[in-house]
Amino acid sequence: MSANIIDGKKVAQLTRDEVRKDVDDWMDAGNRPPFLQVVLVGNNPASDVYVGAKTRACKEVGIETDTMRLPDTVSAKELKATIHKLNKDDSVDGILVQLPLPNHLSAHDVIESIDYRKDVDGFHPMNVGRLTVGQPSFRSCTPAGIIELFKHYSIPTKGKHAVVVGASNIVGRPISILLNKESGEQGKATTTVCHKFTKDLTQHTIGADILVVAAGQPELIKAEMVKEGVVVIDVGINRVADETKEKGYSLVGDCDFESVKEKASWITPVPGGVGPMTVAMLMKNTLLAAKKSIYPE
Ligand code: L34
Repeated sequence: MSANIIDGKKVAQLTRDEVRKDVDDWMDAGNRPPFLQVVLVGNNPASDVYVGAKTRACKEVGIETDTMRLPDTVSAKELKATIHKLNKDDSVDGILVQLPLPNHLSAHDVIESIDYRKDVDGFHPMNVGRLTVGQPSFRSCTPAGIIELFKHYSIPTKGKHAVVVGASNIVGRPISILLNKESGEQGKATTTVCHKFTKDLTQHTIGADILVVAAGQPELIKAEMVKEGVVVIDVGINRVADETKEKGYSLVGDCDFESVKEKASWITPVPGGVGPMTVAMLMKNTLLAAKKSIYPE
């Protein structure tokens, strides 16, 4: 069997089309366009690419945006003062500080300084906490995008064994919570979360009906580690040297795609899988922030 390909590019386009309509309605009702402020610290080439994709998506759906570039020498104090100003600015609906940050800055402190009502990344402890207890919250974009893919392709999760490889605050932890949640149409899976201390990773991955891999390690998951019919969501996005490519690298996920796809029933490609969904869900969250849908005044 060769897997069905989960087309993240296509579903992301459909999602953006939907947001475009909702933004139009919002403005037809007499409101100003939503505004997303991106803060980009330092010069991380991958961050430039991702922020570029976010800016383009904003333009497409009618969200206004600005990227504030700060040098990698910026102090925690200066960065937080900048964020506090944005928190108070009523013309700013969403604030996104692109990660990773330079080593001298604590992502925890910076995220916590963002007003949780403008935290369109869903990284603030208030949003993560509310997600965990099942209250309305901004859901971080990559996990929300994965759930959207399951919905679009009617891939059932209820009662399935979902194994998540990677326990990051951005992806692994929140997707394990969403997949395990008992309410709503998606979720209701039994979840296992593996991380770098997991002994014998295969013992866990081999039992997965749904395998979400967000470890940041090229080709960590090989065909012999999964069972026939597994649904594979590959969140990894790794640059590996490739002289045949103009850029000098190619993008690969955390799975050995060619061999794993022969056993899987569904699989996301890299690129064109989860990445575009992350960007599309940010558009949704920014509109929710502008409408004050999650935290009404
Ligand atoms: N604050 N930091 C904050 N929020 C986020 O949601 C992110 N993330 C992750 C890194 N740091 C962040 C992103 O934006 C990862 N990420 C992201 C965004 C977009 C894409 C991948 C990761 C994406 O568009 N990927 C394309 C290929 C892009 C390329 O050519 O490099 C894809 O098809 O997968």
